[in-house]
Amino acid sequence: MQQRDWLDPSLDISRKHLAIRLLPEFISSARADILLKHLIDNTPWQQPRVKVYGKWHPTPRLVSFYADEKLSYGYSQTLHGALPLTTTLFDLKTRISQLTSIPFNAVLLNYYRDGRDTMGWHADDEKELGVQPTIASLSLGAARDIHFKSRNGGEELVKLNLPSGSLLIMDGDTQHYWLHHIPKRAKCTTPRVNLTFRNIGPA
Ligand SMILES: O=C(O)CCC(=O)C(=O)O
Ligand SMILES: [Mn+2]
Repeated sequence: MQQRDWLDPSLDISRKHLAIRLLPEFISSARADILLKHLIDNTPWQQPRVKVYGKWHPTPRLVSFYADEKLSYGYSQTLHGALPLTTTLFDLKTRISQLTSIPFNAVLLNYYRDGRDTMGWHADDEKELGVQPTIASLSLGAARDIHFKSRNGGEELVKLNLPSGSLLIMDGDTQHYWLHHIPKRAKCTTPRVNLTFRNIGPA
């Protein structure tokens, strides 16, 4: 039977224009541990450089990007560097697509080696993700926090902890009105891998 419990209103922690739901145990912690190790050991991790205030820095985490082969052929300009989905990623994508009814066709992997690795404030608002993109974000390993802040400069900071095996679903106007980031955690000494499933259309 199709799992639909993400529609359970108790999982809905939304605010104005912030449409988010957290499924704390989307996969069991035992399975999450196995997946974490498998992905750390078998992913061709990259550390691209990013320009911040005119200076180039290595991205403060490792990344890898996979997409359906059809998509890579069709939109190779957008998906420069996308790898074909592995069986493991394809199976996860299929399960998460069934749950959300979103035909995800790409997944970005982020590898936070320890609490010094981080992701800065941003929104997943690239044109090719569409106007109200649904992003499904699976967390494995060390539980890290995600913070949301309104783009309109409101005071409110929404803070969530993302345990291993949890699935965070962001949709609606979230990317349009809010930014999110993964802050540093000096005390965290263990790794985390996060997978964000996306549906990429033409730019
Ligand atoms: O690591 C996370 O939980 C967030 C990842 C993220 O925001 C992204 O890949 O765009
Ligand atoms: Mn993001």
